[in-house]
Amino acid sequence: MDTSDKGFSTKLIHGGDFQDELGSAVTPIYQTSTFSFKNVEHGANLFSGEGQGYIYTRLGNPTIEALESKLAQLENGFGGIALSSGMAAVTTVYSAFLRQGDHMISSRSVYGPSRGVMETIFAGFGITSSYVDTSDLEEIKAAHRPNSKVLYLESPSNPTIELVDIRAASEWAHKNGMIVVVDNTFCSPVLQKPLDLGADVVLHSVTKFINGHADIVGGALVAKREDHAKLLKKTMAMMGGNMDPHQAYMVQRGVKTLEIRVLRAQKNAALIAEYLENHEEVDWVMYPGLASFPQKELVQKQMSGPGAMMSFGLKGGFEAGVTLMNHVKLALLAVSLGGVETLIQHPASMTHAGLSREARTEAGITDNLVRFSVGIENVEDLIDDLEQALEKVGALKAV
Ligand code: LCS
Repeated sequence: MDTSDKGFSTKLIHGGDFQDELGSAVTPIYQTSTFSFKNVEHGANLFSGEGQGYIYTRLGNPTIEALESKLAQLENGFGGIALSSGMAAVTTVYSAFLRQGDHMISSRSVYGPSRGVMETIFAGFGITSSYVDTSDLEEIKAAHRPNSKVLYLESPSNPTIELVDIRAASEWAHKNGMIVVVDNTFCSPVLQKPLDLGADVVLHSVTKFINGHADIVGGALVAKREDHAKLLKKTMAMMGGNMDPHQAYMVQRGVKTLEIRVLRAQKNAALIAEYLENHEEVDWVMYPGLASFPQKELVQKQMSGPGAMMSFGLKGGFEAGVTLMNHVKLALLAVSLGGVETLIQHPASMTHAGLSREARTEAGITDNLVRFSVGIENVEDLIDDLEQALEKVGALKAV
């Protein structure tokens, strides 16, 4: 259904639904790899692009297209593309917009593998990249070279919760002939719409808030312009990063509750951030909803709420982080984020343990940083869990 003139909640429920002859209330799973043609002429017509229909699931499938259409409507974009993972979305964007000799500007605190794949695989194809503090437009400008083609942003960033002024950065980038891509995973379209702020392409790890139930891995791209949407779709189809029909069905089911999940998790997060900020074992809390948040004017300008992701620093440093991880009982000690269940992780001892301290510091990851993805449990239970684990952290000093 086309819900472009409807409200966001209506788009979530009905946007893009595939209407079949049986009147199914939910888009069915077309779990098929291929579609038969009525005759040779029909096949030729579809292959030429003149006829409407399906050929092969990597190129298009009704279940996947229903999700793609919904995501495009949610992000106010022209075309949506569903992919097998967030990283498939990242590599599809890089492959579509960058060629040998081109340069990309990105954030020093971008999701690690988004930088890693560029600096290994794409660097091998002759593409260069710079990683700067994108919260400062002057740093972005200073990184510009005559061959800069893509500005790749993440706001808020993972896990440092740094924001980029998407409108200002997009205006500058467009004047310099660059394409602007924004990874909107941390906000979801409930809280931020990068295309409305001037970006060209929005990217999601659908694994996170959009699906929201920690049961699939997926990615998505939404382009504002028709030519970009076509180029991205063609690149995805050639490279083979398509989503699977069953995966698309799961996301369709999960995304319907996106708004109520995000708003509820955000409510919990605001209370937890305040609790942490007042805790004697906690040195600092980085949460866009706090009065102490350094970029709070930007939150007001481009986000409709502070979200459910935060990071905080423990006064006791690395050891305190390890102790907290080993004593939480309700929060799951796990990577990923944006699910209904609360997840906690300590990058210095877990995900980033393999990096040198210098490399971690460059990415803004201090030894005491804890990342917290707040879920939709009862907030009192989450605070009780943190309280008992932080008591163990406090006991370290007595030893
Ligand atoms: N972009 C962001 C901001 C992410 O956080 C992730 C994954 C990706 C892209 C890649 O998406 P994927 O291929 O995993 O669907 N973030 C993860 C994290 O913080 N912990 O585990 C994965």
